[in-house]
Amino acid sequence: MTPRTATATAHPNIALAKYWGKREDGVNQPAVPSFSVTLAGMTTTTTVTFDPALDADTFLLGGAPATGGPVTRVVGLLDRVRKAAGLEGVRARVESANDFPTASGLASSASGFAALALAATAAAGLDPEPARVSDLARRSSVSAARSVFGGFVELPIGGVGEADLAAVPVAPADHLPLRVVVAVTREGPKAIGSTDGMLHTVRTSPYFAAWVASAPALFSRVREAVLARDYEALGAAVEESALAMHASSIAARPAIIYWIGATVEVLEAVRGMRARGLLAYATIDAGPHVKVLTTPADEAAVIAALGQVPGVKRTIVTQPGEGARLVTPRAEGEKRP
Ligand code: 2P0
Repeated sequence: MTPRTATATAHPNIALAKYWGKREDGVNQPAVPSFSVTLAGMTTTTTVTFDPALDADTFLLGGAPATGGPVTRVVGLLDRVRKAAGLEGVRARVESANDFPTASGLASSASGFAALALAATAAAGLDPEPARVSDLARRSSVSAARSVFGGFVELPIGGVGEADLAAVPVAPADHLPLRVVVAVTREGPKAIGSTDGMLHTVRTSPYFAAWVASAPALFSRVREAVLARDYEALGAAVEESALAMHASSIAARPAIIYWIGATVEVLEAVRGMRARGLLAYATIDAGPHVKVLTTPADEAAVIAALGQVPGVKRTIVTQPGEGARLVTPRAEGEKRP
């Protein structure tokens, strides 16, 4: 065979109703349903080439060869694709780049595995049907299942004993003109990654069971509020979901505390913004940054207020965006613009 190649792009997403914790009985199956919005602007672009001339899989991230855990996860996805396509024994070259800093607090694993799943599926000659790509991405990183789709997306929990699970698009990006302002509170990588942090929470937190019991109702409230375009109901449920998730990891033994002082300062400032009549609600992922949900009308006031909060290094504004897509290859001999 001649080398087969495909390139895909994907964006990060932010969970409005959080996923935290895997099921013990599943293949990377979430313990709770989650609901997200895929973001515009920041993009991961990934090219996969299956090439019989290669001796080993190679993975270039931002132009530099990756090693260790990230490579193992990438090879795991490639192996699943090779098995489905009958390409066992054919090695691949993977080149991936993010146009946003990994320390931005926006998950690069979600956009990374969504783009990789789509590019690998297409390069292998399999049907890049979104549910199949989402299931494939989920097996590598749960939140990546959601970045396959644009706009507002849900990831239910799978049935007992079922291996397959894909995210489902709920509403397009223009359904709700949301703004998400990221308050970056620290530069540099986080101390404990999500995969390890949630595993430790599952194993040691006496509050994990309470989180699993309460998450489905929070998910439903988020989902209904998005469909009803009810900003206040949405914001209240979003904040509750994030704080309940963090309560479960803070109660782990030893505690996992992703927050720093500036995180709490922003939470307090967001409460102050609401008291002044602004639409502003906070959510926090597995790191110290705070993402503030607001409307286009209140965006400027929220950015200005966050700029006054001690410890906020900078802000990044983002809004709902599109799902993963294949980049059409330039035809042979086609002139560059
Ligand atoms: C989420 N997070 O729903 C939650 C909220 C972080 C906090 O999904 O182990 O990278 O690869 O499935 O998806 C980040 O965890 O973890 C995440 P794995 P993932 O967005």
